[in-house]
Amino acid sequence: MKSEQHEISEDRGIDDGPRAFTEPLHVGRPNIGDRKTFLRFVDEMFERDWLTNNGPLVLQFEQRIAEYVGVKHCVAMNNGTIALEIAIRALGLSGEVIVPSYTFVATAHALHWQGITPVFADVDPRTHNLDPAAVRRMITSRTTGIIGVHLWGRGAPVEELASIADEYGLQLMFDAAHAFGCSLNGKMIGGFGRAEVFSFHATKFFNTFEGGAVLTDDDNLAEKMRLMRNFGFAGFDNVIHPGTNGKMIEVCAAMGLTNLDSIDTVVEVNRRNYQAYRAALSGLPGISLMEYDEAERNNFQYIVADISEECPASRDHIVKGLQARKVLARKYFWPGCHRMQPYRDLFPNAGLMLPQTERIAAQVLVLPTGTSISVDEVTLVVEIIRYLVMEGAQPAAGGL
Ligand code: T4K
Repeated sequence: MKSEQHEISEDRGIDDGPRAFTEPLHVGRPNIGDRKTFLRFVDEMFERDWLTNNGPLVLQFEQRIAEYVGVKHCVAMNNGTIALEIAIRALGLSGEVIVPSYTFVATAHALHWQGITPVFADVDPRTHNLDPAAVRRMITSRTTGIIGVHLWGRGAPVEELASIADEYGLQLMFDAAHAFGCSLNGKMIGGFGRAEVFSFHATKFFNTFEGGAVLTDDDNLAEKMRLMRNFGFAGFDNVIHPGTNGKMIEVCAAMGLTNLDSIDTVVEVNRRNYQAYRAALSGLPGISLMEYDEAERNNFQYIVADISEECPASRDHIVKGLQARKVLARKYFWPGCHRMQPYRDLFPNAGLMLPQTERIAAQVLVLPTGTSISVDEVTLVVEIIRYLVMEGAQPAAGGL
């Protein structure tokens, strides 16, 4: 596993503040396991001349993921978005489906793409996950399901959502794109609701280049999704179901099998960086770091800071100042799906029902972590933040 050490520029260049990094620090730099192991898998793949279509590496990958999560079926796909679309279709969702607006836009697009209306419910300001009371308010006669998102890898309120789903006869599934390797109440995420969807995109702490999977304990649902991801084929020339091409390819499974071996190391580095950020940011006015419940399993892949109104510098000022020094901090998931197209035009007043979403989207700052970031770099990133905040506290602050 590669660990980069970014250099700090000698040239301050921007103003009198801390120096800039010479190379960008990214949120979402890939964590890549042992290259020799990966190349061995790829060599074997070439020997077999079998590149895709349920190859042996994909089968092995599915088995290992299912075992890791403790769920009966893992149906591997080519990315998390297609996995969401297939799960949504396999569950027969239609009409309206309730989702958070405070999520990556793929959650909403996977519905809209299939002619289903995403109805945005507000989130709990403490957890950034769906607020069950807000979900209740959005139910209509057209509602067929709820998609909870375990944002930042922290479990959504699965019990409350399940009881709402039962009460109204709705399907419940989860977008678990952030939550591979995480638990809720001691149970691994991946096993809640009718189905859960993971993303293994390059920017996720565990990646297969591109990739995703649906996990479920339901035999029939798994069988249906296996057909759907392969054009509905049940053997040569025998199409028995509508379908698309959602197959994971062998080289992606090779990457997944390789990276599974180093997953604990990656989590350890993420945890170390999280604790370093925590210590360095403490005491800065109006800045709080989102907490992970130490009683649960966490992947610590997102460093999420809340820049409240008490902070002398605004979130956007801090992002600009960091980016000017090559720290490519992000405003995930600003401005909220309801303010992105096509939803902004379709539901121009959605924001009225989403006060927490709007506030959180305006305040969240996501900072770089992962195996390419060292503790010294965390310290310097926070030094820049401290400078920007304290500069904001001066009566005649100028520059970035
Ligand atoms: N549901 C949720 C809740 C999700 O968060 C996501 C994906 C999905 C569903 C859909 O799953 P997929 O269909 O993607 O499997 C990124 C990812 O593209 C996206 O996968 C992810 N969520 C989302 C949270 O983040 P961006 O727009 O931030 O990506 P981008 O291209 O700006 O990359 C981030 C940084 O990483 C950049 O500074 C560059 C760096 N990077 C990126 C890649 C791809 C690298 O250094 N190397 C790389 O190979 O969306």
